[in-house]
Amino acid sequence: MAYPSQLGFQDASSPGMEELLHFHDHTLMIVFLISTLVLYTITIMMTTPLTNTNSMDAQEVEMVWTILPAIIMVVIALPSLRILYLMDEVDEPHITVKSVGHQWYWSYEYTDYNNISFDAYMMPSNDLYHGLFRLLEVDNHMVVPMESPVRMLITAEDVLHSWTIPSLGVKTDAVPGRLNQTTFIATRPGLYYGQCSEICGANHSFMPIVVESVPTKYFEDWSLLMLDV
Ligand SMILES: *[C@@H]1O[C@H](CO)[C@@H](O)[C@H](O)[C@H]1NC(C)=O
Ligand SMILES: [Cu+2]
Repeated sequence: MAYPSQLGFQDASSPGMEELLHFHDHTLMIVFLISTLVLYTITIMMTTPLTNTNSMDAQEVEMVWTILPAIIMVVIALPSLRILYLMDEVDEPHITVKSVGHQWYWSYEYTDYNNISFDAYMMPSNDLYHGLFRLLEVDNHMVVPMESPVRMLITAEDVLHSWTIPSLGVKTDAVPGRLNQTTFIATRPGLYYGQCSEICGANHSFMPIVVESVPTKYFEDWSLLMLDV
């Protein structure tokens, strides 16, 4: 989850998010470079008392500031497309979890694993005990085995929602009547928090998402427990 007054992204907990963070840093460096150059040029032109006759009808500089931005665009676009198609690929998932957005909670179905299904409602502030996060905790976690590729199928029952976990680098629209797909690998055990990211009505802020990543052995124990319920 994010910490108070956080400025940057959350730390990556999946290879996909790792790639996104690298790409963000790469692009930000280019932004700094351009900003510095433009600011420098503006300052020079504003403070010089003379008219810049050598910057009027100057074919050489026109050439440079047309071709250079084109190259910079390519340097941004190519890694961006690489990540886009990399994250689109669902490579032999170990498990498939279907998540359905409702007003205002998420429900989960493990259709290829013991047919587990349950709802996940936000825990009301009154039920919280020390150490739990207000507006982020849910009564039932979506438990997944760590270091396993997970395929998420995402849809909605009523209106648009969006299933999001920032530290796993996933955000997929939940659309009624349509099935969207995304994938992630949780590289570490732990709890990953997210919130509905498509405005969906009065309680849009009160339908958080919690993914719990555990070693496979514990995942199996959990799935058997869920069967008994
Ligand atoms: C999900 O489905 C909708 C509608 O079919 C589409 O517009 C959207 O781009 C899809 N993908 C994601 C990642 O949300
Ligand atoms: Cu929602």
